[in-house]
Amino acid sequence: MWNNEQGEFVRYKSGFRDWVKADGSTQFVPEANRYHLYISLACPWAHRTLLTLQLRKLDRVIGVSAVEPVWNANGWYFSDALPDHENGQPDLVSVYRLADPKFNGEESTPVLWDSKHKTIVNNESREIMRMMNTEFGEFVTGPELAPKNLQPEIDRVIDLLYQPINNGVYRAGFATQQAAYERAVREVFSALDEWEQVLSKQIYLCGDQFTEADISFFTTLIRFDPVYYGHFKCNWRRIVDYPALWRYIRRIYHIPGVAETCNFEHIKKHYYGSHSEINPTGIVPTGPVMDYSL
Ligand SMILES: N[C@@H](CCC(=O)N[C@@H](CS)C(=O)NCC(=O)O)C(=O)O
Repeated sequence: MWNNEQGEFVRYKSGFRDWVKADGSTQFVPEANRYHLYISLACPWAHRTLLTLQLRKLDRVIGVSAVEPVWNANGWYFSDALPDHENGQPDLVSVYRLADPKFNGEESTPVLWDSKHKTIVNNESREIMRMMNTEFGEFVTGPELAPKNLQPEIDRVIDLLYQPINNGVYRAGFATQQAAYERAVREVFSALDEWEQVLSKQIYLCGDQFTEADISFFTTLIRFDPVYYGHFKCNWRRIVDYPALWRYIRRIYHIPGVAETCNFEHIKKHYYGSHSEINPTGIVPTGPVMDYSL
């Protein structure tokens, strides 16, 4: 990531964009115990893929390794407590270099690794989430999260959420000039206001069915009050102040399998502890006190 001349945060494009395909049209066919998912429990993008894996019950066939929450000099790293179960590497950049020895981009999470070709299939959360939903059919016992008839609507909603909300909080938090911050934060809240209206009339973003679009919204919303409100200065309102959005995240939090994927210790430690340009002391706030009960 970097900032342009206007002080706006610019996100790197993910570099590995292959697909696991059930129809055999790529070299990556779905197989049990062949693929491995690298995540950070702190990261909203990785959280999308972990949540999908969990809800689709793919954890029986796709292994997972989670990094330590706070970056060291090499970025995301593993430890004795949180090891790389697949490749035994010390850090995530080393995994990227197994796939591409000349790799010098940004080693982001999530990463879908193929143990057969010893390479990274894909490191773009939205695409990994879609693959898990559409290409692993023979191994899946969980509910459909991207049914074919809803895919255009799911894609439209994910597109709408991305710039103002999912990436908007980062654009506010990492802005290095006042005007860039103000533009971003205004977009965050005008989009939240609109989705509040939508969710006061329907249960989920695409109607009554819980889909990938909800996963994409949820992983940002669940981090909002604990981190984005303070650390990223998105402090016009909290999510608890929006009746429909607050009901919505609590309802999702109570879907079996979801709460186990929400690790607030990793979330808070990561943001407050890794972005020393925003929080030089690295002190992690003890609050807010949150109550997700229904
Ligand atoms: N477009 C990517 C974005 C992933 C991303 O930015 N992940 C962050 C963590 S929240 C990361 O790993 N950043 C590494 C860094 O900034 O060095 C996706 O959706 O998968």
